[in-house]
Amino acid sequence: MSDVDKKGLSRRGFIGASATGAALLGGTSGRLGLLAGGAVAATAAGTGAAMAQASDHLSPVPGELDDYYGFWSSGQTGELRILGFPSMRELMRVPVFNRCSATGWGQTNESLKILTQDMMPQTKEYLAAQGKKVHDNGDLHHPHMSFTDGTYDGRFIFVNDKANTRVARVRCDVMKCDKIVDIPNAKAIHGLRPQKFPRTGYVFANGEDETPMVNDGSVLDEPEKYVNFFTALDGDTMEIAWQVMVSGNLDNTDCDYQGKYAFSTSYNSEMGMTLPEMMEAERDHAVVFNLAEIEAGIAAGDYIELNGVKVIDGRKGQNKKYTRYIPVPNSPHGINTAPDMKHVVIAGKLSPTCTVLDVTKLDALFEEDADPRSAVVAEPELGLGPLHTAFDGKGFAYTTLFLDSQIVKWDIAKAVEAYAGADVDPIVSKVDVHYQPGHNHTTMGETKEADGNWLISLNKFSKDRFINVGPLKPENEQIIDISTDDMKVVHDGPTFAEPHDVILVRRDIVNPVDVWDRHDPMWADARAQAEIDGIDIDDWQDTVIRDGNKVRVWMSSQAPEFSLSSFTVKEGDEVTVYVTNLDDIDDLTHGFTLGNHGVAMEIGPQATASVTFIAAKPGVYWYYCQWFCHALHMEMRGRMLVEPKA
Ligand code: RUQ
Ligand code: CUA
Repeated sequence: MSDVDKKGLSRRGFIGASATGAALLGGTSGRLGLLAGGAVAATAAGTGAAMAQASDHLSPVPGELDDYYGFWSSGQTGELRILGFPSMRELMRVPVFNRCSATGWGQTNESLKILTQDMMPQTKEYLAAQGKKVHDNGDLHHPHMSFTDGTYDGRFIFVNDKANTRVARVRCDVMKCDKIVDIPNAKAIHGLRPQKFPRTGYVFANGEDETPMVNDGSVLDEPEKYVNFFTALDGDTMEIAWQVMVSGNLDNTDCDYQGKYAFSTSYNSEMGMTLPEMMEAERDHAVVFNLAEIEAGIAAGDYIELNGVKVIDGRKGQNKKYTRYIPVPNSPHGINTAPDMKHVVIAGKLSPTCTVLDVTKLDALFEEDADPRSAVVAEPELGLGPLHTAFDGKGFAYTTLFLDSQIVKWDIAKAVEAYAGADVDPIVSKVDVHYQPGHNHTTMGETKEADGNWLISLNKFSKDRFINVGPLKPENEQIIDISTDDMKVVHDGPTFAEPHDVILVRRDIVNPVDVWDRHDPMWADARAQAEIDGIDIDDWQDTVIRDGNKVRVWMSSQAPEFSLSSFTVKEGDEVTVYVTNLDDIDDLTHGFTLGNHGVAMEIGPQATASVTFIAAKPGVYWYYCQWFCHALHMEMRGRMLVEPKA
């Protein structure tokens, strides 16, 4: 199975670290942790001995690899981050909804194509009205890997954008985004999950904010006419498969391990517009989506077409077989399916409880006159502000308590027994986290291969945990050792806005390449243009082609030189520079930055990248490579000569 040999690695790590760190074993926990490889360890009352034991589980010694890939969201920063886990070393940032100065994401022709090709015409129009081609921001909450047969398969990471209602995909072979899709009809895509079985398959995406069904200004302040949409995309094509119109604001979503149902938490069943209105009802819902019935409904033509999407009506009270609304306490938030492939935990947020569903009872829920709560098998009281739940694969659940600033470990089976009347307490233990945890996650915890090694808590506030950096503070992420019965916080780490969520994936599952394939679809347009221009893009020839006032400059890079040390264009020309990186060595990335033109791009080994700009003013402009590639990296430069208009 895995190449994760936790004890073996950590033992080696500990011995390695202790060679230099022996003198500090009795010292402060922070220093010991740092010597163990950059992880600043801290427990509430860490004696030297306790810390030595905790650090025993933390890698790494320098040069040693992590056991897990951590794929982190970045919230309103809009990118995906990759960290080595458990060392928490940040390895990579993958721009998705943000602009990136280092890679040229949002500026190169290749990235602009991805950012715009699945944009709705309406989006293009209102961006154009603001003189823009693309959105500059995004709000990426939920990264999830594609599944095959109930566990991660290493193909893709799917992510949401709450700010601009989009879903995107990152290819795990090259760790670059290859699809960004506008979701029609829905507003504010929040919860997102890939189908677990038989494979992904569908990517489920929740629309959080309700708007008029046809949102063209003909209906405005008439909230009773507002609706919400649940969207299923096809994870292979990233086309929208169907939508379901629902009542209430969809928050988080997950699905079963059987491939039959998806479910979403839904707050504001009142469809209120103000805070008091939204809080009025004592109960909100978990909405259950019956995938086979929805597919049958689409096939039978029981849909309306809205903005090119087939939309099924699954609103409450329709009583069709597409959806069921399970009453749960007010304003539920997280919804997480346990690796036992049976239980689903819904966090109460405003209620101190979690509601547990049994997926084997969902078929019966869809029978006529079924009790809408018939699939509920437990509702343990856990503490204040439960938001999200993680699992260890051993029957325990770990729920974040936002208001209590704690994580509670509880026994799912005992919670079920207690609900049935037994006198048992499902709570095993609680641990303080600092402070106000939102998401948490366990290693492989959202798959059937949950291994119970580690838990991470993503805390919204750091307050006094770090030296002060001004009014805007970092957040704080804490690693908790759950390999024994009690929970021990073994690492504190600050982080910038705002990693909502993370997944921790065993490293043998993720296998990116070192060097691009020359035939990668990423630069298919450049390849097509090369053909038109009569250039063999693989057997490099430098060429400058003039086509009216459009100029195409073709060149290559090989450390430490661009093949063209200068090229000449005319004032007002629209210039496209294509660079192919002929280096095929691991880690030999070049760049192309054109001075005073706001132009920069990354060109990975064997990649082609291109950028288009207007040569607006006559003069001499230097371009240079901005990725340190060689001892003569500073010398890797050339000139663009812009002649005045005749
Ligand atoms: S949500 S803090 Cu955007 Cu994942 Cu719960
Ligand atoms: Cu090429 Cu720096």
